[in-house]
Amino acid sequence: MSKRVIVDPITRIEGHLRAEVIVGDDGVVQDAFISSTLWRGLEVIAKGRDPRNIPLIMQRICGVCTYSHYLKSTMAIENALEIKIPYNAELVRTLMNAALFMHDHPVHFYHLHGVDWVDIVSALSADPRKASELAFKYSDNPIGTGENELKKVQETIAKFAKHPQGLGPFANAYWGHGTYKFTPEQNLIALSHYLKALEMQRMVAQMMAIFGGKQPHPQSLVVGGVTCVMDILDPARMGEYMVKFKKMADFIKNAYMADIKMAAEMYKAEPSVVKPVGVKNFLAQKEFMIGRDQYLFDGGYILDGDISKVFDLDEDLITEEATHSWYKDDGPQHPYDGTTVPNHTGFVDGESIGPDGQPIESKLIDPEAKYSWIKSPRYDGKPMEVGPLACLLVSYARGNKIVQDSVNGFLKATGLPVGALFTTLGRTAARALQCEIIADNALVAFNNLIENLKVDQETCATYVIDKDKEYKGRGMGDVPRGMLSHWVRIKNGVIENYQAVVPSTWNAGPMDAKGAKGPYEADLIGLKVQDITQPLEIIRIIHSYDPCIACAVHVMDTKGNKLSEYKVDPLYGSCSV
Ligand code: NFE
Ligand code: MG
Repeated sequence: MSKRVIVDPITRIEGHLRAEVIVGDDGVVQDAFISSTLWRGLEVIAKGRDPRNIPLIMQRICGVCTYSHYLKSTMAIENALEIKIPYNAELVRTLMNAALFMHDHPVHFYHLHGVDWVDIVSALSADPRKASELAFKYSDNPIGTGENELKKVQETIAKFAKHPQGLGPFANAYWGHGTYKFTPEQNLIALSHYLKALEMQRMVAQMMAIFGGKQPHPQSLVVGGVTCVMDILDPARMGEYMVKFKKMADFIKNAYMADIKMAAEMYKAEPSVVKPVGVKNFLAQKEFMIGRDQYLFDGGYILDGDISKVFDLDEDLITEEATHSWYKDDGPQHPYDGTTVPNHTGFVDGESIGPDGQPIESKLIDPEAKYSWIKSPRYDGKPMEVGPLACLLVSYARGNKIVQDSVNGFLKATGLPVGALFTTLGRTAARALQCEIIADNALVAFNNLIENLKVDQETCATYVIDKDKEYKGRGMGDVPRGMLSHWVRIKNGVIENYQAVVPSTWNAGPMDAKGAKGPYEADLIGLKVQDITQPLEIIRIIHSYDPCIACAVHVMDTKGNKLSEYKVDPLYGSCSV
């Protein structure tokens, strides 16, 4: 008899996400449902406000890709008002974007997704000397893998293990699970990089703050350009950016990429990560302007996994629908006319499998009803995967030389066939390759900025908002989790309508009216789970998308009740409930 298995909350993601699957006696997932259980409503907040303030509000959609929303919201207003921003501003925005990607992808791989690949407990039994030698197999200049460094890593984790609260950040995981494939030495190498990545992410956050003023939620973008004039004219600030960039680029190459190659070698026969993706349509938008009309990544889409054909995007064909989402107005809407009217109907009573494998009473998703705060975006009526894998596939299909060399080089080094790209392993590798391409090329924008400043110091365009005119515009691009678009209508000088169609919405959305599944749900179907009380395979697939549910749903309980009260001590800035 089939059983309902609920994974809720899925941790090591941003936001609130639930996976509910129906598993047969053979352990194979027969059906899958993804639900976001928290609504935010930022698009509603935008209405009636001054367009110049909107980007600062919209960046609060998320605390992870805060810059993504800030940038695309600013671009949407600029597009509506037909503002052409100065070249210097474009280039500074690219440098901030590089800081975002070089922060976001390594943090995802090590601190969110890494424990799906790396068995921390196994690392304790590794031989540090052997591990130190092994690191040279994956990089000529390995980082954090000297014998003594690795011994210290083991001591640190062993101390955690003796702590009364168990393994601290590594507690309550599925250590020893049969689908972990690294040897103890490989686990130790990756664990050392996990700890190192904590330091690196702090440094790369500072890199964003050089031009952004702070991170998260940088402050230096305005409609028309940027305000960080003093920073780009100060050689010391520019030099600081470059030094930090190069250190991070080194980590990306010699730790992150090295570990991805190690994962490709060890996991290439693990069925749960080389199972073909469920949605084979991929959508991306051009991104990363490094020089005049020069972008690192291309836009377009491919269908049915066929990279021999690539199509141009027609923005009119983007819709969002709410057949299974907790909103009114079920039918497909173009984002310029999209509505966001909450209509929460909750779950139904039923039975699922508890942590000990026994049935327990539960609230369950009704597949016939609404079951998520995430809408279902569609392109020409079709579900699409977005993200680094889509970005690389579209650029590859466009003949983008940089991307082709990167992908072909990876396939050659790992001995993987092209088909391996269309898997969980491929998705995780594509994120690292995208990050490496940025690390290899974004300083072109830096050099172009230095050159341009010699002849032009313009950083912001002027404009007027005519209260008697109506405007509409959009800001689009590829952010760390995929294609992001913000859509705005302005009337009487204020926001008339605002919609954000976000990467995690494309990937995590529920079924549409035709019953077509989005990428998360489709990927889970057919997955064999070794032990339904330890659903690591499910989590690994979901994590490979780098879910950001704050973004996808864009605070309150559903009855509007106060959840908690905070007192801030002005002397210490501390916070207590
Ligand atoms: Ni909140 Fe985001 C990115 C955006 S999300 S992380 O990248 O936009 O799906
Ligand atoms: Mg939205």
